[in-house]
Parts: sequence; structure tokens; C-alpha cells
Amino acid sequence: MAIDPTQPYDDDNIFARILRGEVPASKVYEDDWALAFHDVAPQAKLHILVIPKGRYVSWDDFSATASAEEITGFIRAVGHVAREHDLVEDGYRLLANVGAHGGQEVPHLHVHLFGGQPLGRMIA
Ligand code: IU
Repeated sequence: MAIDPTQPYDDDNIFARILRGEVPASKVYEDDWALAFHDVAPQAKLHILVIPKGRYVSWDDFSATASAEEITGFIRAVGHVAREHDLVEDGYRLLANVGAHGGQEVPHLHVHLFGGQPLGRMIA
């Protein structure tokens, strides 16, 4: 079910639990600002989720309230993961779903990183 991005952050959401180490995840990268792991239901040959370590429901509160350090650290982490997976030459796609129309299901900001194959032209 789609989430409401205007609701307060839920500390029991699945990605919060992954960040606390309570639920396992197939981690590919971690630093002070971000954690990246393989999506459990990949929609492309390579499908990684990158999440900030802070308590942000979506791109909305992250872009409005995160510190410059958090925003920079998170964006650099996304780029780092793409480079680490040799995706730059062939290209890749980033996607962040927000709320009901975006189809967001997990209420902790996550950027989908798709790659490893031609992805076509799509809006969703
Ligand atoms: P969305 O943007 O909120 O719709 O995407 C949520 C993603 O989280 C989706 O691709 C799921 O397959 C993925 N996911 C996961 O990787 N591990 C989980 O335990 C759960 C969802 I729940």
C-alpha cells in the first residue's frame, strides 16, 4: 500500500530496521550518510536501493529539512555506488518514488538504482 509522505517518520519501518541491523540486507556500500543494498525483488539486472542514514520519509522532507552535509553525503554515496558497479559507461537510472502517485511503499527515503541492461524510455 502506498504511504503518506506527510506522516511522521515511523521508526519501525523495514528500512529503519535494516539500518539498525535488526533485519538482514544484501549490503553493497555503507558510509556515514548512506547505506546501499540489493532490492529483494529486482526489477532490472542490477537493482540497488540507496537510503540515507537519517530519519526521512521521502524526498520531500529530505530535500526540505536535511542538512547540506547530509544531502551532499547522500548524493555522493549514490554516485559512488554507481561507479563502483561500473555503470557509468553504459549508463543507469535513478528513481525516487514519493507518496501515492509515486507508488512509494516504504516510508524511509530510498533511491532506486537500476542498471546492467538497456532500460528503455519509461516514466514509471
Ligand atoms: P518503493 O519505491 O517504496 O515502491 O520501493 C520499495 C522497494 O523496496 C521495492 O522495490 C521492494 O522490492 C524493496 N524492498 C526491499 O528491498 N526489501 C524489503 O524488505 C522490502 C521492500 I518490504
